Amino acid sequence: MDITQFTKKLKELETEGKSTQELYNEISSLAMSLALSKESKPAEKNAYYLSMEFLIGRSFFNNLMELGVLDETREILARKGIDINVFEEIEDAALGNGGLGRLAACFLDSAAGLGLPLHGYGIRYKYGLFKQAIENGFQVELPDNWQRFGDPWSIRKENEKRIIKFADMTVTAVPYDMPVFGKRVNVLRLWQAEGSEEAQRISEYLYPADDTEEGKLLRLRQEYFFSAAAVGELVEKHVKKYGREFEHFADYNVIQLNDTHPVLAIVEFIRILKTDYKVGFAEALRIAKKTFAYTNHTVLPEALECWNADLVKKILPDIYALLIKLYLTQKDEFALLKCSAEEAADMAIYSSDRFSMANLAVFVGKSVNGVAKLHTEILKDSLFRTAYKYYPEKFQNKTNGITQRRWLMLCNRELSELIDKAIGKEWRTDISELSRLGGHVPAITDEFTMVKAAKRKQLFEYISRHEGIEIPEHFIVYSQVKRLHEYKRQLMTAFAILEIYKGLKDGTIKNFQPSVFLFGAKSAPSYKRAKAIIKFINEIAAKLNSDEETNGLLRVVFVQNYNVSYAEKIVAGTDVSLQVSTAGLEASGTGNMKFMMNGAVTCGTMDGANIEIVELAGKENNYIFGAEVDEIERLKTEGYEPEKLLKTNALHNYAVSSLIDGTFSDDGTGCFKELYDALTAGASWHKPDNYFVLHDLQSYVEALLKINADYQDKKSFAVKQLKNTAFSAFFSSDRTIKEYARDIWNI
Ligand code: 26V
Repeated sequence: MDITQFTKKLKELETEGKSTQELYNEISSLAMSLALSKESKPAEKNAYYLSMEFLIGRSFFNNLMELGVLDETREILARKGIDINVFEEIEDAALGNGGLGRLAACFLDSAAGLGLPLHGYGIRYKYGLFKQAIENGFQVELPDNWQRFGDPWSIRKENEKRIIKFADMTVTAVPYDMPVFGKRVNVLRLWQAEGSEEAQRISEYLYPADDTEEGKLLRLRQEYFFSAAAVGELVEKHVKKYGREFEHFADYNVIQLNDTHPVLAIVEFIRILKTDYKVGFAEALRIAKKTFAYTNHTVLPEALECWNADLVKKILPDIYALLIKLYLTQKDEFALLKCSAEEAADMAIYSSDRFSMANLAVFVGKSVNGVAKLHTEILKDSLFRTAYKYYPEKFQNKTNGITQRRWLMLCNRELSELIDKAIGKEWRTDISELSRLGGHVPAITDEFTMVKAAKRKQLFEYISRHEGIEIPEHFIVYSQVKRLHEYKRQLMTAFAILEIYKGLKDGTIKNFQPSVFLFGAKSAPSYKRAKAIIKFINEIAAKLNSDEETNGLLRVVFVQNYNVSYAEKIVAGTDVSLQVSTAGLEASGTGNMKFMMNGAVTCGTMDGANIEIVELAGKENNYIFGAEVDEIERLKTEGYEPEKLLKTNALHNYAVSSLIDGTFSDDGTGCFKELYDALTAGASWHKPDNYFVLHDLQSYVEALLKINADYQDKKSFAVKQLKNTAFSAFFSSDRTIKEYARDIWNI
C-alpha cells in the first residue's frame, strides 16, 4: 500500500455509527498496512536494546506523523465530521515507570528516524504502570488494562515463540512485534509469557517500584525470561545465517543493556554457547565481552540490583553455576592485575551470598556509560571507582536526549510552525539546524509569547476537563512532573510554596505575578513517604486554592495519572521547569530537556543534565540555586544539622511545622508526622533530612521569587525562554543515538 491508496481507503471508510475504539482500530490497521509495505531489509550489523521498560505512550498520533499522513488523516476525518482529537480517549501503553523507559522509546524513535538498525527487546506486560486516581488527597492505584482498546500496532508472531526453562517451570515466550517507523522500519519485540497460570504471571505486571525490594522472585523470573528469549533468538539467527562460527558474532550483533535489569542476558549467552554449541567457557566469555555494553541509570544504592544466590540457585541452577565460574575467573584476572583484596571485593560479582548485576555488567561489558556528564564523572569517581582504575577504556559518557518528533513537532505544532517560519523546515529532519533560531530570537519573541499563551490555554482547558479545576489564563505555570521520590524533592517545592503563601498573606511579598504550581507524579505503591508527600501537596492545594485572599495570585494543582500524554500538554504549556533534585542524585533527567525544547526556563540545581542545559542555554537564561555536589559531599562528612536551620529560620519553621501543628490533616494516618521525623530526627537508615531539603530551601524560594520578578518584564523573559528552545538541539535523542552508534555499536 502507498500513501495514495491509504488516503483512498480512508476516504472510503464507513464511519457512521462506529465507536471511537472501532475507528481507532480500523484506521490504525490501515496505517499498519502502509507501514509494513515500507519494511526495511535487514542490516548487516544490528544493535539490540534490551530493556525491562518501553514507555511508548500513545502510538496513534505519533505513528501517523512518522508515516507522513497525520495532516491528511486529520482533514479527511474532519470532512466526515470527526475531530481527530477524539482518539485522545485511547489510553497510553504505559509499559514503563519513568525516565528509563521513556528514554528507551525515544531511542527507538531516533534510530528509526536516522535509518539505523536498532531494535528493542522487552516484555509485553498485560498491565502497564498503574493508573492513578487521587481520592481525598491520597494516591489510589487502579490496574492499567491498556489492551482493552485493542492493540492494532502489534503483530503476534506465533511461529517465532521460544521455550524458556526454569528449574521449576517451563514458559513459552511469544513475541509481539511493534514496528517503529522512520527512515527505516525497525522492530520492538515484546515477549508475552504463556503456559500454566504461574507461567502467565511472568508478563502480567510491570513492576511499579523504582527503588524498593519486593516480589523478588517474580522480578528475577521476568528479567531472565525476556533476556533469555532475546539472546536465544539472536544466537539461533546467527547460526542459521553463518553457521556455528561465533568468532564473528560481535561483528553482526551488539547488545545494549538498559540498566542492570537485563544483565542475566550475558550469563544466558555464555550458557547457550557452552551447552548448545560446545564452545569453551573462556571463548564464550571472550565473545560476550565484545558483544555486550552497559548503561547505568542511577547511583541510588537501593536501585542497584543484587540477586540472592540461593534464589538464583533454586530456579536457575545453570545460571548460578556460571555466575560462580565468572566470579572465579574474575578473581584470577584481579590477581593478574595485582588488585588489593579490598579492590577485588569492590568489583566482585559475588559477595555476601549475593550476585551484583552492576559488577557483572562492568566486568563483561565492552563499555560502561553514564547518561549525563556529571553522572559519568560520579560513576568514575565513586560508584565504579575501582573498575575505572583498572579498566578506564570502558568508561564513556552518553548524555541523554529526547525525540523532537514527539516532544516538539507533535506536542507543539504552533511552536514548530513558528520555527519553520523563522528558519525554514530543515530542522525537522536535521535537528542541528535548530540552533539557527538563536539569530531570530528578539525578532520573533512577540509571536513566541502568543504561542506560549495559546499552549498554556490548551493546557488549562485540559486540566479543567481532567481535574475539574479552573486556572485563569494569565497565570504563570511552574511545573514539577516526574516520578515521586524523596531525592527529586517535591517536598521542597511544597515548602517553598508555603513560604511564598505566607509572604503573600502578611504582605512581605509584593507585586507577585499570579502563578500556578503544577505537580504530576506517581509514587511506588509501597513507598509510604512518597505517598505522604502526595497527600501533603494535595492538602496544600485545597487550602490555597480556596483562600480568597490569595487565590488570585497563587494556586496549586496536582494532576491525576501523570503519563506521557499528559506530559505532552504540560511541557508545551509551561513557563518554568522545576528540576530540583539533590545534587549528585538525578542521573540525567529528560523532562528537563522536554521543557527546555518547548521554551521553558529551568529552575534547578546543578545536577544531571541541568548542568549541560545551562552550559548551552546560558546561566543568565535559567535559574540555578542550591548546593552543588562538592558541598553536599562536604556536608555529609562534616555534618549537617537541619534542626538548626529550623530554629533560626522562622519561615522554614512555619512550612515544616505545618506537617504537625494541625494546619493540615493526614486523616489520622500519622504519615505527616513520619515525614516530619524523617526531616528532623532521621528514620530507618537515613540521617535527618537525608536529601538536604532544608539546606536548599531558602535559595530555592529566592530563585522562585526572582523568576517571578523577572517575569514582570514579559519581553525579556520570553527572550530567555525562546533561547532555551534555540539551544536545545543538543538534547535531541538523534544526537545521543548517533553517539551510541559511532562509539559503542559501530553501526
Ligand atoms: C530499578 C528498579 C529496581 C527494582 C524494581 C523496579 C525498578 C525499576 C527501575 C529501576 C531503575 C530506575 C533507574 C531510572 O529510572 N533512572 C532514570 O533514568 C533516566 C534515563 O537515563 C534518567 O534521566 C533519570 O535521571 C534516572 O533517574
